[in-house]
Amino acid sequence: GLMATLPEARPKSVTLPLKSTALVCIDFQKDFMSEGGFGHALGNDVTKLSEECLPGAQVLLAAAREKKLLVIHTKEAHREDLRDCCDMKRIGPRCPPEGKRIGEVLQEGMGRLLVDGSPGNEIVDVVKPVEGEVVLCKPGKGAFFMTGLNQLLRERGISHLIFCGVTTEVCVQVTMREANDRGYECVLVEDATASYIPKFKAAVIEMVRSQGGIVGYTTEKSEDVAKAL
Ligand code: TIU
Repeated sequence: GLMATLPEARPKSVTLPLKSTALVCIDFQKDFMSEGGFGHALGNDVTKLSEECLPGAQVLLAAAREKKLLVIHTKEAHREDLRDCCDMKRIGPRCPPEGKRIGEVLQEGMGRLLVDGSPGNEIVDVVKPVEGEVVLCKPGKGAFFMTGLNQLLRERGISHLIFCGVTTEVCVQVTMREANDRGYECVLVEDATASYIPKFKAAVIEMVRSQGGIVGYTTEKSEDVAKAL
């Protein structure tokens, strides 16, 4: 059909117009999901993210591809010369110690942390982009900061965004908030997003759907979204 209704969404049911809906996959990169990446360098246990969100994300991607939705993959990725990485983010007082910083090599085979073109900066295989999908490098947490995302969505007539990705409370949440401010209706799919810190994922879900849906909708299961599309 032309519309997909998600009766299970919270705080209420939502209807997505398929022609103007895009799937946004946030930062499913080895830098966040694999040992030796940036998430690991920050001191996180990265081993649990994949099983929590990748099966759901695969279901969403398959459905979006079948229904020919616009699919956007973001990557937190800096230029090789790090011109787009401010000192605060790279060497500031809250940054990891030397050897674990952006642009440095933590583990052989992963390349430079959070640098575009490094093996560790690539999207994990099971949700990797295919021909025709948009891959958007971003220097910040939010996908609208210093990117052409808003213009791209406007040119393609997109009004509704389905979100999945990592991590829920950092890049996913800020991007949803940025999108909400720009007038896009947003739906966060709970089983296709994950955090290193489970209570933060739970808190984001609660925050999004509180106050009547202050920054959008949440829906629990990727399978429900796939069936509705
Ligand atoms: N640290 C953390 O949870 N996340 C990030 O640094 N980036 C993203 O969420 N992609």
